[in-house]
Amino acid sequence: MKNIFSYIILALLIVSCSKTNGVLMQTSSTIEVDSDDNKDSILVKAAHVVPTRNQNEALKNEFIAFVHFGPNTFTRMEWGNGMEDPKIFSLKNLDTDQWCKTMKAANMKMVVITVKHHDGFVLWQSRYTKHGIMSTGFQDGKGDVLRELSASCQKYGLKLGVYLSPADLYQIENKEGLYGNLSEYSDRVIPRPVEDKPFKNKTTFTFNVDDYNEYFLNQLFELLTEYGPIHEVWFDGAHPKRKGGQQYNYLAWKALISTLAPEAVVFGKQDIRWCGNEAGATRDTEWNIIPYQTNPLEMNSFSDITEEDIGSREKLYEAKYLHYQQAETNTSIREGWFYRDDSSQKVRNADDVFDMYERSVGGNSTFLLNIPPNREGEFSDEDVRVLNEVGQRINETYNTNLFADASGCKNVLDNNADTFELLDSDNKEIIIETKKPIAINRLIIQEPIATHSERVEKHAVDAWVKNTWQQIVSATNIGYKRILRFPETTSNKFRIRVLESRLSPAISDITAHYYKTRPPQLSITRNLDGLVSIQPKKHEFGWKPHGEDSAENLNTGLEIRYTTDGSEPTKSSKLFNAPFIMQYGEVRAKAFAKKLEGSETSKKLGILKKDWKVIKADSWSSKNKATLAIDENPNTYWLSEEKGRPHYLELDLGKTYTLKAFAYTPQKENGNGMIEEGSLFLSLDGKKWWRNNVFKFGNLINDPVTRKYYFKIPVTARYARIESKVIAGGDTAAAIAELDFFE
Ligand code: FUL
Repeated sequence: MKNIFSYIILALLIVSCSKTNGVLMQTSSTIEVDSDDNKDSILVKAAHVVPTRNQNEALKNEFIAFVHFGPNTFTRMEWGNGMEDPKIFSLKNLDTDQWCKTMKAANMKMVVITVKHHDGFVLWQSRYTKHGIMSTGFQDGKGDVLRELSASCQKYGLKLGVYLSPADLYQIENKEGLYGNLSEYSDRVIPRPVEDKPFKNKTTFTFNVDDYNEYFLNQLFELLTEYGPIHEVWFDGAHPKRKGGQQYNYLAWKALISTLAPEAVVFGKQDIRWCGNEAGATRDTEWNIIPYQTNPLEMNSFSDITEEDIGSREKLYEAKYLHYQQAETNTSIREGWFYRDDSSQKVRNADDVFDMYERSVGGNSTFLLNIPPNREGEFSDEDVRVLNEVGQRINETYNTNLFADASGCKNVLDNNADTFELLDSDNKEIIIETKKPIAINRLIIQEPIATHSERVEKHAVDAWVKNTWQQIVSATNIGYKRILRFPETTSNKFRIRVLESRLSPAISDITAHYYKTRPPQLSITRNLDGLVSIQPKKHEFGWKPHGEDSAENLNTGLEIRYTTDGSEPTKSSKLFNAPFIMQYGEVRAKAFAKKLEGSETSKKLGILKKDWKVIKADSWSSKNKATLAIDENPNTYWLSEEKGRPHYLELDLGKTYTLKAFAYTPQKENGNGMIEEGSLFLSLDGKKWWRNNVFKFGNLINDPVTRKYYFKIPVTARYARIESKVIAGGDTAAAIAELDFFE
């Protein structure tokens, strides 16, 4: 777009766009913005940024699995330290068929496994380290988790991806470690030959790199040539520790990946970005055309994109490059990425997972759900039950298209992503009529992103009810897929209106569905006086509720039943009709309606805090008083001042208890003050203290959920003092949203 003539040609093309197929210039996954581009021409360019073939295929996977497995599975830690004895990984059995069968039933299309997490332990038979499965007793040191998973993937028709952590604590901590060892950069041949262990694949590369990058490239070579086709390489950005100014030569890694795994997308780099949280939260508007200041195809490192507005027009106007980069919405089915136990580690229920599925897949992203195998090498029963239920709901809801016999616009009703309806200024709507009235509460709309990018910025849907159009739902962008959720509506005529767009938008598919509303998910709360309430859960996530009140939709007959003796709630358990007093123990509850039952919610109650007192705290900031750490409200928190160390809080629990564990809930307002490491002191009289335990909670900033610490043996005490040692992210003030103790 270098001169005035280009603008004139562009203007003519826009005017005649409806006569063309809406494509005005060469499409590409990255388009440079020129210095003489203006707002209009930038939008034209944005409307021609399309996914690469691999990105498009990755979007079509929609729902994929994550597997976190390694020494942490056995130590119950979220982050290891790299100094673990490999024998700690004392795996006896492994059933990757069971993993894949479960994933398949859930409708997942790929699995990404942590072949190396931050601790540096490898799950495959690498030639380049002994810190891994080869030094464990698993199959006499001959076992290979990746090999077994790859075979199961073939058997069940799943794609395979590998998570290879750039952070490597083993290579940092051990004497001969390569990470940050200040080695010289020189030309290295990849793979480095190893005696008696030749590679079948004879490709070689020469890269100018240091020791750690060579190690990393050698391992990538093994992973990408010896385990069948790899469809995703996942590079995590987290670093529990760094050393020696170690840099990563990503451009060399990329050259190797694109040669050896031509079908793979790379996470954390140019192809796929992190969604910005680990809780499964989604943006209302998830743009995949992302503005960059330098060419993403030449970048060595990528920053996290965490803000809410990532690709509005205003953002694009500031860009030097417009780049297609989709997000993976990631979270774990359990509290934490690694398996800890089946008794205290909560598992998300099917409502929660199905809700995330609809928001993420139906919000222009891919849903990446982690299921951590247990120490028996299999997925625990509860996780399997939830995934089966989710798969069943997906099939039941989305395998039936209620527009199957509808008429109106052939190109959007033919279920073919290659055909589309081009909308322009004379035609901004699509009307669909069904033979008979249908009841629906979900609509799927898709744009032909591979040829026309994502162009819709705002749209709405109406239904013809009582002889007039009534708007039933509206939303912003569409992109790969938008799932619209709205209260049940019955009609035989629906209208889709595009309200704002970049250039002439195209729609490739519209389908209609009915989700059979289940009794609602519940939430259990207790106030300071010990009164327990059970109510339909308000979604914690930052998504816009879709106007559906599932409790109300079910009208009459909704009952909440609960137990306090540890047994599973059934239709004949106690009916919840008013708050009840409970000192401690476990409440398990379920909602029942007509023939349907909701998913179970349970809560282990800590010691009642009614008689607790704060004795002292080293400091607090004006609105964040110390008492807020024990007010049973996780949304308020104690925040110390920045100066002075250690920060501490001293409590009187009111009487002597035999304590088994404590729980720390970090504040979620911002990433500040999260206590990553600290000590817990206990006392019988508030004078003589003994240090009960030193605790360490990894990954708090990205995953700020309640962390529980179990004491090695139960301890009798009345006074407790929690002291901070390390605050996550190098912060200086400490914060506590809630502290709990368990008998
Ligand atoms: C994070 C890591 O630190 C976690 O342990 C986990 O692997 C998650 C997916 O990414 O950054």
